[in-house]
Amino acid sequence: PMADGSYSYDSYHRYDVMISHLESLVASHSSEAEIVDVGTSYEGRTIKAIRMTADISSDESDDKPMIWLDGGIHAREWVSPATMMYIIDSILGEQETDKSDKMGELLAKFQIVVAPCINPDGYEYTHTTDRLWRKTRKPSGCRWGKKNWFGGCFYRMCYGADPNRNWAADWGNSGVSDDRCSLVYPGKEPFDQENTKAVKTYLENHSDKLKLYATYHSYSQLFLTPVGYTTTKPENWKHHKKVGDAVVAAIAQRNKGTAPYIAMQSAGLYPASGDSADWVHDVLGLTDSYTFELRPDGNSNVGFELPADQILPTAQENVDGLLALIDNIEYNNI
Ligand code: PAY
Ligand code: ZN
Repeated sequence: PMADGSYSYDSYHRYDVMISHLESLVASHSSEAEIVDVGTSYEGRTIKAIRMTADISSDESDDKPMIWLDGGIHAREWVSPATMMYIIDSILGEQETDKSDKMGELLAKFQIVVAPCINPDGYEYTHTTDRLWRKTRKPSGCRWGKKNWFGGCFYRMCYGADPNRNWAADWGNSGVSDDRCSLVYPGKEPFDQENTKAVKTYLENHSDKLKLYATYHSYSQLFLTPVGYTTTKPENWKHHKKVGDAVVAAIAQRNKGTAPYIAMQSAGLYPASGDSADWVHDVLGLTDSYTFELRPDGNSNVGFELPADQILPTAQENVDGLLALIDNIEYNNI
């Protein structure tokens, strides 16, 4: 059976609407999908993921090799959660019917966990208050730590940390600021943000099965390989380069005539410490750990505010990109 057809890709949706769609997918695909509660955000939202695999209630299903995808770690990068939702729909056969055989094979072989929006507090804030908010929403203290005589802030209160600077991989060194109001404030210490801590804990608890980690951002149309904190090449760089070339070629094949995605080592964009893909690579020791930067391309003046009519082409090219990625991970080639 198909899920209810009310979910659409011609506009961006609020967090609750996306989660309701996941729930309706689970209701209509109960033998191959379930909701995972990954944790709770600072403002109390449940960070939900969908876990998909053939025969999900069987004992063996828990032991299958795992693929983890997340979106929306940065609040304003709206095309990321939208693309995650489309990837979920495609895996469950609600979209992209031409790829359904391939999706069946994937579900037989892997358990695929997709968390479409892992910074829901920030995401909702971009809908209600500030479209270009990037961080979480947890108060981080007074600017420069300075209070006034009355116990309030001398300057102002700062909110949020950059959740893609908050992971314990070279934490706090490059591409960060100790100004608590900065866009790239990494937090007081690694994992002091509820949402990064929750995702980290889930990944740690499943690290023996994890074969692929991919996190989706916008914008710039890039496929970023580890590591992001130094331009020194990691030992598995040759593999990363091969994977990257395959992914960007598959994406380019889909929407010919549009600007291509480019594969490069993450630090080539700008050095940044404490990102999620580097933590998975360095600390969990997973070779296949990557960051996507979705549309638009780096020269665009729409930036994070990608028009909704570009959701579908972005999402479709990234179904192809993901399939190429999975074909090329170490696990599928040894
Ligand atoms: O090296 O891992 C890295 C950087 C990844 C992203 C980051 O966290 O800064 C890159 C930026 C992002 O998606 O947040 C790129 C965008 C355009 C930005 O905000 O600079
Ligand atoms: Zn981002």
